[in-house]
Amino acid sequence: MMTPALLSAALLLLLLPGAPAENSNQTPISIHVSNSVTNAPIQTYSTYVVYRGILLGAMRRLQASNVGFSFTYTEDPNYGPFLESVNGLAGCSADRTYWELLVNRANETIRPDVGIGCYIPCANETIVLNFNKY
Ligand code: B12
Repeated sequence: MMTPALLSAALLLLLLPGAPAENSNQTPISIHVSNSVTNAPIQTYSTYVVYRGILLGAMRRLQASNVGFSFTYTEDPNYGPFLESVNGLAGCSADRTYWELLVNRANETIRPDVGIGCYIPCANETIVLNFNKY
C-alpha cells in the first residue's frame, strides 16, 4: 500500500514535462546524405522516428516536410524496400553504384545488416545514406 506522500510523488513524476523519450514518442535522428563516388558535400537533415519506428518512416516524414530531401525505393520480394535514389541521384547496376546504409553512433560507424524498411534507429543516431560502388 502506498503512503499519500509516495502517491503524490508518483503522480508528480507522471505529470512532469520532459518525460522519457519513449513516452514523447519522438526519437530524434539525423540523416546525412554523402557521396563516396564524387565526394560531393554532405547534406544534413534532422527528423525523428516514433518509438521503435523504422527508418523508412522517418525518411517519409522528412520527404513530406519539403526540406529538399527526396528518395525512391523498389520493393524486393524477399528483403522489402531497396533504396534506389536519394535527392534525384539513383544507383545504377551498369555503373555498379548503389545507396549504402551506414549508421554513426557514439564513436563508431556500423553498416546495418538490414535495409531501410527494417532498421530501427536509436535516439540521436546519425543515419548516413552514402552513394557508393560495389
Ligand atoms: C550482392 C548483394 C548486394 C548488392 C546488390 C546489387 C547487385 N546487383 O549485385 C548491393 C551491394 C547493392 C547490396 C546492397 C545492400 N545490401 Co545486400 N546483398 C547482396 C548479397 C551478397 C547477394 C544478393 C544476390 O545477388 N542474390 C542472388 C540474386 C540472383 O537474387 P536477387 O533476389 O535478384 O538479389 C537481389 C536482392 O538480394 C537485392 N538486394 C541486395 N541487397 C539487398 C538489401 C536489401 C535491404 C534489399 C531490399 C534488397 C537487396 O539485390 C540483388 C540483385 O538485384 C546478399 C547476401 C546473399 N548471399 O544473398 C546481400 C543481402 C541481401 N544484402 C543485405 C543488406 C543488408 C544490404 C544493404 C542494406 C547493406 C547496407 N547497410 O548498405 C544494402 C542495401 C541498401 C539499399 N540501397 O537499400 C542483407 C539483407 C538482409 C535483410 N534482411 O535486409 C543480405 C542478405 C546480406 C546480409 N547482411 O545478411 N547488396
